Amino acid sequence: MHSKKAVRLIHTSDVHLGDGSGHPYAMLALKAVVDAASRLGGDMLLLAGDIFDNARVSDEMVQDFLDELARLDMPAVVLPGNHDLYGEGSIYRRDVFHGKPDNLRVIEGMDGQTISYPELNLDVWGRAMLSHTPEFQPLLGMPDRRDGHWLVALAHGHFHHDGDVDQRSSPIYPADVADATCDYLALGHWDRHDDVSQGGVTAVYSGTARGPASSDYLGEVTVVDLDPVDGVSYRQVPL
Ligand SMILES: [Mn+2]
Repeated sequence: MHSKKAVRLIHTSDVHLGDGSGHPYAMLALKAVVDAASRLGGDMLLLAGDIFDNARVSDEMVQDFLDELARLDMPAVVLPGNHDLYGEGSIYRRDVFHGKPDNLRVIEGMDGQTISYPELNLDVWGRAMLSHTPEFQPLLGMPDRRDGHWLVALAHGHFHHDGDVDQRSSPIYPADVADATCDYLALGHWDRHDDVSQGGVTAVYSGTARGPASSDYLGEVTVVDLDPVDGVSYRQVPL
């Protein structure tokens, strides 16, 4: 019989490495996230998509990313987003990625994939995005939570607030969140923080680690505490 442990997650998304014109400070922001993850006592770093801006980024920039992640003293999980899809020609399939540090895992399963961390009694689930379409359902196929384990899900997509009428790609509806089996849903796609929790499921857009475009401000990260007694809570921390 397992019993849950207290786990602290550091959640970021939408760093957009390689978008030199709009976000020249993306790599600086990534470094700040890595530094903050350790300083804030994180047990795991979650990267919820659009970490890279496009599939044309140089191998050197990918290597810089891998070198940054290798500095972490904790596991990290990255979910491909619509700017860094997991299809043919994906950044995550490049040769340079074969040299990734052991602490870094990529969600690759197009029908969903669970990565288990027995030392944390934690399962991490996500669906790799191959194409950003209205048909793609980021939460489809989320497994049941295992007894005595936390289940954390990553998803990259557009949350439909009540009253939204247009059909968007990679939609996430309120009922999808309310019905989700996870303890925490780490969202990406929007560059602003938002809490879209539904029912008993805490669901948060982290906002980005970058400041506004063309500024040299840094943004924020979401610090999530999974506590066996107090449940799930989070706070936004400026970088
Ligand atoms: Mn996106």
